[in-house]
Amino acid sequence: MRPRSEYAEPYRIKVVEPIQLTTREEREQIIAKAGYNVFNIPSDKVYIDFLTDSGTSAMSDYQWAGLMVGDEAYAGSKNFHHLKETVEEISGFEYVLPTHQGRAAENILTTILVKPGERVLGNMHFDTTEGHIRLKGGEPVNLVIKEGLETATRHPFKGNIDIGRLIDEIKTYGPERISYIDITVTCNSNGGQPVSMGNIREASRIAREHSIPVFLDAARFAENAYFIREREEGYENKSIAEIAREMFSYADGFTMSAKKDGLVNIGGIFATRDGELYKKAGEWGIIYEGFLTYGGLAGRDLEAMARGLKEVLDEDYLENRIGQVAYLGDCLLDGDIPIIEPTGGHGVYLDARRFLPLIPQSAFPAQALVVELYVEAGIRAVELGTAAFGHKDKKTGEMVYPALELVRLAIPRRVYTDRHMDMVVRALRNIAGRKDRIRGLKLVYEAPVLRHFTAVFEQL
Ligand code: P71
Repeated sequence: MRPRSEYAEPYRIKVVEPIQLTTREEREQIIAKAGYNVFNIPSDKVYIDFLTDSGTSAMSDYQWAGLMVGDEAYAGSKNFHHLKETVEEISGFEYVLPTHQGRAAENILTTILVKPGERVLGNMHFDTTEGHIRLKGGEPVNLVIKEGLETATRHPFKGNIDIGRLIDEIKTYGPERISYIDITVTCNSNGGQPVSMGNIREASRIAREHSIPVFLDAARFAENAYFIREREEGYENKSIAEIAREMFSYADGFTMSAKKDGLVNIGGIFATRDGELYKKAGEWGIIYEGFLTYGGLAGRDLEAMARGLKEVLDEDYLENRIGQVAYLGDCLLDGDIPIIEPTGGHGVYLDARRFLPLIPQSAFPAQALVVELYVEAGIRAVELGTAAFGHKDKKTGEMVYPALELVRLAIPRRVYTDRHMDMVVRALRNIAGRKDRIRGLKLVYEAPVLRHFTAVFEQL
């Protein structure tokens, strides 16, 4: 990475959206009223919103201009053709089906490929993919390398599939019981960690030997390509576009939430090189999403997506984007704030167990830190710990706690400046200074599934 001193945003700001910092007293009332759950806070009461990097990007002037040339024809919109040509140029896949967002593309893919009792192998399936695989009676299997699950181990490609375990799975269950292999780039579930080209190539070679299809979950494909250029031998002088094209060359198709590296606020894609598969996908797409050339989106959305997919390959943009994430991570490390290392592509993950060692897991340390961040400076982060993943054992009724208590600071693309990052660092340093006085939480309401979205807490 270039030294920090040479680095500034490769854009200037033409339109601004005012945000307002509330007072600490107001925030204390707001968070109490929200049941200590930041999903219940109105977004205009949030100063810096790190809930997700999904659908929260700032579009460029060129994308906004594209909205005005939206062709809203039900069939054959010119914007669809622009999107199709763009996807083909970037990925090499000829058959393109727009969808309203990423999970819709996953729904179509799993509907056509997964039969009850089959397994879908991957590095780490994202939650929505896992949900769709299970809904079709399949079993999602995560085969990420062991370093990928260790918070303090530095490894350049913590999103890699463990090739030995991949081979074992195929041997144990037989290729006919494996629906497909899904490689998530970057790997969201362990911190936006990249997958190396060598790993994608090898997984694909093994899959092809056994006639198992390979798909990429390409939500953050450009960020993954950037890491390959920075970290993998032989790629230092290749363009991001060339690297992306090679990544896709090892797959039969991809699903994508364009709300990330598509730089749009809504949209998704299913694409493949297989005409037969596309035909089947289209049949389901029409029922679930809409006609083949709009897939649940307006023509203008398709145009913004086509333009965003090209912009995201810009090297200066990516350097700035990944550089900003790394900057936040480095500043936090300087202040002895424990985070997952190295930082990934789309955010920084705080290790709440190391940050708040006095709060036991039964008192939700990561959620307590989320609450403190909001009260301290109006920053909204998301809990990935006991609230999200803790559950009662079905037989014994005992609580089963997750291995990690994380707080994700997901950074929207092209939205916040480094001064916002500095403020986040100051807030976390202030919290660290009074961490012995931070209270844990007690759960007073939980839904039977995905409880963290609607949970209600009280402070202990
Ligand atoms: C993120 C999201 C958005 C999200 C989704 C569900 C619950 C909470 C937050 C979405 C992804 C993703 C990957 C790798 C597919 C989807 C679904 N991520 N694959 O990280 O990261 O895409 O939201 O467009 O349906 O906050 P979709």
